Amino acid sequence: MDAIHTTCAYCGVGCGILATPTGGRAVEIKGDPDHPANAGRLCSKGTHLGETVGLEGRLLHPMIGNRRANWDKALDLVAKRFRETIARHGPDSVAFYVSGQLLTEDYYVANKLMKGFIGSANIDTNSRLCMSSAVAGHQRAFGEDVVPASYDDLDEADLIVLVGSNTAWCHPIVYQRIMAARAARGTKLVVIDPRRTETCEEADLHLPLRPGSDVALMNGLLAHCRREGLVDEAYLADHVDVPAGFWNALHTDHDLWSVARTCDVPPAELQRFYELFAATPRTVTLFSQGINQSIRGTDQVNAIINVHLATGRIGKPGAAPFSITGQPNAMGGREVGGLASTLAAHRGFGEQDVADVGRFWAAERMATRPGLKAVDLFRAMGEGRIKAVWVMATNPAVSLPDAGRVREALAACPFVVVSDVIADTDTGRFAHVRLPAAGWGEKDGTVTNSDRTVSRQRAVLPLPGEARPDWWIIKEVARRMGWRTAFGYDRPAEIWREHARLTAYRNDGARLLDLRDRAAIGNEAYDAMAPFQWGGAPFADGRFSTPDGKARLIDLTQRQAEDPLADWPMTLNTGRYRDQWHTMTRTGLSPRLARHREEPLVEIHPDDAAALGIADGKLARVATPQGESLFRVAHSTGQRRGELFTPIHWTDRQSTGGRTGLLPRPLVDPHSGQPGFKMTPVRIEAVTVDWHGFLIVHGEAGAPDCLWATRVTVPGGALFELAGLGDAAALDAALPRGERIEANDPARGTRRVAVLRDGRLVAALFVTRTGELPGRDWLISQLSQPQGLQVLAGRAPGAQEDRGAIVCVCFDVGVRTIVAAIRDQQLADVAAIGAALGAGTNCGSCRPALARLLATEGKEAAHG
Ligand SMILES: Nc1nc2c(c(=O)[nH]1)N[C@H]1C(S)=C(S)[C@@H](COP(=O)(O)OP(=O)(O)OC[C@H]3O[C@@H](n4cnc5c(=O)[nH]c(N)nc54)[C@H](O)[C@@H]3O)O[C@H]1N2
Ligand SMILES: Nc1nc2c(c(=O)[nH]1)N[C@H]1C(S)=C(S)[C@@H](COP(=O)(O)OP(=O)(O)OC[C@H]3O[C@@H](n4cnc5c(=O)[nH]c(N)nc54)[C@H](O)[C@@H]3O)O[C@H]1N2
Ligand code: SF4
Ligand SMILES: [Mo]
Repeated sequence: MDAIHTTCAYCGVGCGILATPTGGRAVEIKGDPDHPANAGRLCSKGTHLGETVGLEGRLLHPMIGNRRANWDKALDLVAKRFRETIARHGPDSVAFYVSGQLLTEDYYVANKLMKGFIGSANIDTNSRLCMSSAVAGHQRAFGEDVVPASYDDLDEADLIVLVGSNTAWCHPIVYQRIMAARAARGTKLVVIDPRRTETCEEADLHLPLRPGSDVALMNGLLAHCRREGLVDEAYLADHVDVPAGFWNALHTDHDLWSVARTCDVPPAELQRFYELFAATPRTVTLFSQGINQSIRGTDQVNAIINVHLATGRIGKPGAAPFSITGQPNAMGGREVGGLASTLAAHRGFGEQDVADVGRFWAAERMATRPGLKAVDLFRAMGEGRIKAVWVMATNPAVSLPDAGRVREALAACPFVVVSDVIADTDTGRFAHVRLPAAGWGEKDGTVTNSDRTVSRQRAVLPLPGEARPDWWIIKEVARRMGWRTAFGYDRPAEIWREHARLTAYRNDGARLLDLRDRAAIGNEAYDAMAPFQWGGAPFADGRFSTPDGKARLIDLTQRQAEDPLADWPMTLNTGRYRDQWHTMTRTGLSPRLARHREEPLVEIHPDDAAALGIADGKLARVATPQGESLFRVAHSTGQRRGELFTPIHWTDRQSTGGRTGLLPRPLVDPHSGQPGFKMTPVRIEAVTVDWHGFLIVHGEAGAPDCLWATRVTVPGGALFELAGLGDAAALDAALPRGERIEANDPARGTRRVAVLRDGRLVAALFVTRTGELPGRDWLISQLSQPQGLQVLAGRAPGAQEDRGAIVCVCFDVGVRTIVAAIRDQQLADVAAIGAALGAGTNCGSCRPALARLLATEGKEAAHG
């Protein structure tokens, strides 16, 4: 069968994929060489997409409570409960909570139903948690939510500044593109991030600033540009509105020394950045969650845009502020108005916009004002004001701040509907009705990536079980609520055409988002639609989407009230791992992706750890006013003192600990409503356990009941890393049935159990009180293999190489193997490692890690 052109399921880079079904549920994945976003490259997550399209864990039938129901029953029930709730309590008593992982067509229908027919704007999206500060910043500065950059700008820039972005892990193909530009034309790279991430590995300069001090840093830069005469006065005069007193306010307190103190970076380093920026007109400043996810996120966005506007570095090749988006269709959602604070087609809630959209939709009941934003929406639910909610393609019981509170709200809500591809999610556990959605590889529609490129996602596999596309599910409910004509869609192409027409409707050039050229395409042309970018090169003519055509500088010099951190001596920063996606419902299915980071770690500076008696590799309790969770400790000199970092991925389904979602406080930015996920007052303390161990099980298995149990997907089954208090004997309850062979050594406090069925290994449990355990790899490879007593040795007869943590997941190369090769073969660069071991030569996601190993090994060689 021919390869199908489609788009990656994960990040906002929006890579093109060639997917070839090879029988059953198997799909061969390759990068699409013709796609403008990736030109054939894929990162580790994209490369291993094929491992996540199986049916394991899928929700395949509508469920009412824990009972399977047919579609008619489930849809009727959803329509009836929403209708009744609205009739009794009004339209604002119901809500949808949707996601940047819906396709544009799904999103359009959901938004139309809520805002045009139910008559409330209580539809918000997880994009609120993701880039709503960028949206608000764009609207304030440009008058429209337009990202004024393209990936091509990265090829043409002379300086790229990455602010609050771990690009090497979160947007790996953009990172590879930056590396290629660097190799080709010597592009300079600066990273501004409190942590030393792998993104910093290749940078010319890393500024590990104090969290939350980005406004000061950018204001200082702007003051520097002004002092050096680098402000583009002509550009400002023609194209930008500058508030009165702007420059005077800026010059107070923004000398180099004051800013260096505020940001806690060495003045000389700060000056290096300022001079480099000043000297380089072709600058792209790329930013993501370190900027957006702050209670000052919108100001932080505008601080960056201010600098670009004032120096005229916008609307020109290689010069732009670039908000890079997280989810595959974060941008599409913005285009159709998925946020409670926007309408559709980049419209707001002004009288004219409401009237236009209402007329276009022939709306029965138009929402006339913004709805509740995510955090407020769930707070309202907790207070009993939202009485029916429909959650689609997001997992708020994990991903919203203060997730414990969110769970209480969901538990108290009289009617909860969840559309998901996975049967058992932390949010799904609260649902009265669960609806099986089509997943990646089965869906059909469009997505828009970070640089406004719209691509088709195409179905590669048949719909499994009774799964249905999200747009179909939503329109079926809408029809059952009584709006049969307005929701008479039979295929995504019809929805696309309506959406495209709406962007053109009464748009006399006031809004850049205008898809009129695509509004009349036929079904076949839609099916064949090649990737295209809307908006071209925005603002190239210096005209912005404001009424007077001018952009706005925003005065950001107001002092912020201090954050009271009293009893909470440290701050918690949260974010992502390279090979996991959000709440792991899909990447968690891939054994290869599990290898990069098998457990949720809390990273802490060794000095802090020493002061608190917290040992590397042991467990610690991380506590905030909202909640607490256990993590395994990793000492890291890449952390600033006083700051902790934990990953967002682990949920109830994988782990008893590592529950980052419970920790952040629900404080939000006043303009955007985006939560400040990157800074939460926190405490950490060591946890002593009596024993630790691991359990390897063939097939599916529940987690053993103990203090620490983290599930890792392995080929053929699962590995649980374990730790606990008291007697470990209770673990036996987690062992499957079969013939048990055991070896106990009470003196050393070790216990080894193997369970065989028909002579083949189905489980192995190793527990120790003294700390020595064999490597897991060999035992995992023995699952379902014939075994004898020797399996209790935990390793193959003869010497067994311990490869250490896996760095390259494509070729399964461990850190020890790499370090040994660097030393023994005197490998000098990443290419040499690739030639020797293969590592880094496929998807390339591990190249920054290889560079780091080379750097540290080189240092050690120099010292030794
Ligand atoms: N592997 C992987 N990739 C992903 C995702 C995933 O789950 N896994 N998710 C996707 C999504 S939805 C998103 S939104 C993106 C997110 O992509 P990123 O924004 O790159 O990822 P994060 O790890 O959330 O945070 C980025 C960095 O912000 C830094 N930071 C924290 N506080 C501050 C601050 O005050 N100032 C500055 N300058 N920096 C700060 C953090 O230390 C962190 O390194 O990733 C996308 N790509
Ligand atoms: N502490 C902290 N919290 C954070 C962040 C942080 O940096 N720190 N980042 C925030 C950000 S930027 C984001 S984007 C969010 C992400 O948080 P979530 O959106 O909650 O995370 P996902 O795991 O991506 O959830 C997507 C869900 O949709 C399901 N799904 C996948 N495809 C489909 C589909 O086609 N249809 C349907 N109906 N369901 C589908 C998946 O199985 C999964 O359950 O987390 C936010 N939370
Ligand atoms: S960078 Fe990786 S995760 Fe993001 S779209 Fe491309 S292949 Fe997918
Ligand atoms: Mo995101």
